[in-house]
Amino acid sequence: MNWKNVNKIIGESKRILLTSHENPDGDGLGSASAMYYHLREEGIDCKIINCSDFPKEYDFLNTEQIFESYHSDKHDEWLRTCDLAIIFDVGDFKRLRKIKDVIEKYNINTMNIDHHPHPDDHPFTYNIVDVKAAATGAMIFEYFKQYRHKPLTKNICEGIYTAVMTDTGSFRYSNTDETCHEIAIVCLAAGVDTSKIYQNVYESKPQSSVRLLARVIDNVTFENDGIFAWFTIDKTMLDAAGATPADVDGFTDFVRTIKGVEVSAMVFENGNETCRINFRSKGKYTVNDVAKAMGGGGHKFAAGAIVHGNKETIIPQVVKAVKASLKRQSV
Ligand SMILES: [Mn+2]
Repeated sequence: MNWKNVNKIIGESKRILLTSHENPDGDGLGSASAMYYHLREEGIDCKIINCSDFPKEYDFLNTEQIFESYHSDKHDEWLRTCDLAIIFDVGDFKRLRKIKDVIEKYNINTMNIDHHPHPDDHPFTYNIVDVKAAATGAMIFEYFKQYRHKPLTKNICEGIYTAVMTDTGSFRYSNTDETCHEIAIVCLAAGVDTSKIYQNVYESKPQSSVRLLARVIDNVTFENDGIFAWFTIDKTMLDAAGATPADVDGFTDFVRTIKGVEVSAMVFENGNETCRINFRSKGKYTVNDVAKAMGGGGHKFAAGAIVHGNKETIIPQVVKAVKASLKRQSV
C-alpha cells in the first residue's frame, strides 16, 4: 500500500472533502471521523459531507456536529474550491449519489480508500484499495501508524474502533485478523469506551425493527438441506411493523447464524419496482459473484445488489442463481 504517496497528496491539499456511501455504516462514518480529527490537527480545512442523513445510532461520533448532509445552497461554495475528495468504503462511485454529481461538476480530484474490489477502469484520481483489510478503518489505522507523528487521540480512535467493530461483527466474522485486535488494544489504551460504542450500535434496536424481524423469522425458506436460507420483506410487512427500510439492517447476518446455514439472502421489495438483495456467507462459499451477476458487488462473504423488478420475479432468479453458484463451488 503506497501510504507515502497518499501522505504527499494529502499534505499538498488545503481543502478536503471527506465522504462515504449513501446510508453510511460504521466503517464509512468511523473512517471519515478519524480522518477528520487528524486533518483538523494538521491545519487542513476539511468537512465531512454525506449524501444521506446521519444515522442516529452513531451520534457518539458526532458530539462536535462534524457530520453534515449535503445541501447545494449550504455547501457548493465550499466544495467549489476543494482540492481533494477522500471517499471511504464506497464500493461503487455511484453510491455517492448527489456528492458524485458535485465532485464531477467541480472537477475535484478523488482519493478512494476502500477494501471493496474495484475494476481497473475505476473513475478515481487515486485508488487506494486493500481487499484484505477487514475494514476501511483498518487501512486508515495503517496510514496513521506510518505517517502520523503524534499518538492517536481518543476522538480518532473512536472512529477507527467503530469502523473495525462494525465491519467484523464485533470481532467475530472471518475477516477478523491480528490487525483488528491490535487496533482494539490501541483504542482501549487511548481511552475508548468500547462497551458504550457496542451498546449504541447494537443494543439500541427500535421496537419496529424487532417486530419486523419476528415476521421475517416466521418466513425463512431453507434450500439445499438448510445450507441456503432466504427470506423476503415487502412494503406490507414493513408497514405492519411500523418499520423503515433502515430497520432491515443486520437481518441477513442474523439468518446466517442459524445452524447449518452457509449462505443467507434477503430480497427486500421497497414498493418502487426495485428489490434490494443482500447475501451473506459463513465463509465456505463466496457470494459476491452472484451479486455481481445481478449488477451489484461487494466482499466475498458479504455482498448485495439493487435490481429492477418485483419480488415475484426476483425471488426465483435469486434462488436459482445462488443454487447454481453453490453447485459450482461444491465440485
Ligand atoms: Mn467496510
